[in-house]
Amino acid sequence: MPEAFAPLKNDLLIRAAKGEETARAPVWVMRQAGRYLPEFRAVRANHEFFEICRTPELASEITLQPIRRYKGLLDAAIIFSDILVVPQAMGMDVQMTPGPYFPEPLNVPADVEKLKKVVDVNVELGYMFEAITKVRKELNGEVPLIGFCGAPWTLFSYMIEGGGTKTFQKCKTWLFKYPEESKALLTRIADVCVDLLVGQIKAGAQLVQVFDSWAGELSPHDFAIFSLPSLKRISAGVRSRLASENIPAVPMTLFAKGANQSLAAQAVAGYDVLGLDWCIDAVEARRIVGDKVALQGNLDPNVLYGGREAIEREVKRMAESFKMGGSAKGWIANLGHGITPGVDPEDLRFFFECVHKYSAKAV
Ligand code: 1CP
Repeated sequence: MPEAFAPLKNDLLIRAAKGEETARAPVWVMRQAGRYLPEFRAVRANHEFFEICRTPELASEITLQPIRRYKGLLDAAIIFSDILVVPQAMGMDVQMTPGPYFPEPLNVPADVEKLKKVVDVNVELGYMFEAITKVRKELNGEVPLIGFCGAPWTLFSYMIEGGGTKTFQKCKTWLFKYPEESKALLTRIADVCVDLLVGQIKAGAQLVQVFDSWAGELSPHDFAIFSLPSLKRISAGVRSRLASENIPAVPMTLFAKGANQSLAAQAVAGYDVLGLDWCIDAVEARRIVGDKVALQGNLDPNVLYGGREAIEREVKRMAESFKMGGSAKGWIANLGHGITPGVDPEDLRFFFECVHKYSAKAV
């Protein structure tokens, strides 16, 4: 059973994720503990990226930085870590130089043999569970804590490309040349993701999000064949494992960036919340998904570079769209992708203030 923690004082995120009406939209931003914060850069100056992930004191300190800075404005914490801890747990070497770099990517299906046959997440990723429990204690119920993992397709792309890519040539070669081997690897990654998310929830995560950052690189057909089955395997696997161990369910969010053509399919993939990027209007998204799921998003992160007038105008527009789309099923305000390093932290504060103002039911 998960440890007993302080009761949640601000449950806006959890209620909105369950599709309940809230007096205003809860708000958090992807990558909120990151390089735009001087206090993050100060810690980072003395520690390697994965060293921070593996040290619960440091991961917990960084997770809490935005919560302290934006006290009363921010409605969730997200554990500081990275999606690439899964390939590491599967036996791959991953470095941050400064982007992700795999010295020995998977070149051909035979390379899959090099991966660990059995992955024990408690051994490989126990540090993340420890960090989550530590953050839950320190939050003392102030706001909920989000756990996360990468989606199998997105992780598969890094494992084969050996890092970030603009063309996705190597990983798509796999999909089209070795479809069965690709599916088998995607399934294998999904099973580690299930173990990881269940471990996070046991350690204290109160909502979990699956990041399919590169979903939009696939045609709707290929998304349905290569990404969706592993996303469903994760939602179903987490839910059944929790039920069999008598652990209360937590809401699950799917953020399949760029896959707006597949929203209808995402809405029945076993998630409570769908994350939206900024390339679809909330009215249209709500029309497609009906009342099946809550929605999260979706301001273009670059609006934060446009100055206060633009931030206010665009948040107002976003809020009107989400309300017009129907507020009966919840809305979690967020950016349409992660916050970028050059943003002025005070502009982000203003973004939070605008969300509080314009998402309020009375406005
Ligand atoms: O040197 C540094 O400090 C590196 C910057 C950085 C940070 C702050 C990286 C490297 N990862 C992170 C943290 C991180 N990554 C979080 C922390 C929690 C939060 O505040 O949100 C999360 C949720 C992630 C998830 C992540 N990592 C994703 C999915 C979300 C997304 O942005 O699409 C992806 C694709 C990664 C890979 C990754 N890790 C780091 C970078 C720079 C990248 C992307 C590289 C690329 O473009 O391919």
